[in-house]
Amino acid sequence: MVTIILPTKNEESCIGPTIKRIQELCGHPRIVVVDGHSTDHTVDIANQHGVEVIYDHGLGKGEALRCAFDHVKDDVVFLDVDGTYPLGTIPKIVEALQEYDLVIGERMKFDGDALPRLFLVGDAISRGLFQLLYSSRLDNLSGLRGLRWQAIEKMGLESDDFGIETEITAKAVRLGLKVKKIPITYMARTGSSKFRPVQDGMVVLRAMFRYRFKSLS
Ligand SMILES: Nc1nc2c(ncn2[C@@H]2O[C@H](COP(=O)(O)OP(=O)(O)O)[C@@H](O)[C@H]2O)c(=O)[nH]1
Ligand SMILES: [Mg+2]
Repeated sequence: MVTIILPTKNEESCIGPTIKRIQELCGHPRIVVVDGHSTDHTVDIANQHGVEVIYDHGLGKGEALRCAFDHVKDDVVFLDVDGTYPLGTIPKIVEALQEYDLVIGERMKFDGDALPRLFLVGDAISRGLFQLLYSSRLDNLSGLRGLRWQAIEKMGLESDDFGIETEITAKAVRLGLKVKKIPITYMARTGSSKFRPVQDGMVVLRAMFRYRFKSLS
């Protein structure tokens, strides 16, 4: 079985359609919304759709995902609830998890104004640096992924913040896990981003170096 994890912080415009579409595409899988104490109607809408809702402890997306992983103790697919990722890719990720430890929705194309120029430059720098440090061409920032429970256990994840995707990608490479990339197109966001370019850019940079040199036991 694979559980779908949806991290949310004020995503009331996307949560309903996202759940509905995943239910149609995947035949009503277990869906867990991990919410960061949204102040809008995100949680009400999730409840109306009959999915599980749990809460993080207010430390960030990384901590939210780690809470959810620990709660479900299952193979997972997780994604941003902001309309940026093609939901039709989820069944392909679920299938690939039968063979691979980590499946990354690799952002190959960016729709029109999906990302402002500054973010596109930051993204390219991030991928280039990841390749330089880890000798692997992987989208370390993609927020659409599949991850096996066995791999989660091996990784001992610790990021609370937006470093979590980089930590997962880095540890998959360092631990020699089986990684598959599925090409996707990244679309424009609905609602507002919680990623602060400078502050969270530094978080990603720190994670990139930290997990390159940290000893993994
Ligand atoms: N539970 C929880 N979810 C969060 C938190 N911060 C961001 N998210 C969610 O994580 C996903 C990624 O955040 P987003 O703002 O899209 O970041 P971006 O894709 O880098 O712009 C979205 O679905 C957010 O609602 C948080 O602190 N807690
Ligand atoms: Mg996003």
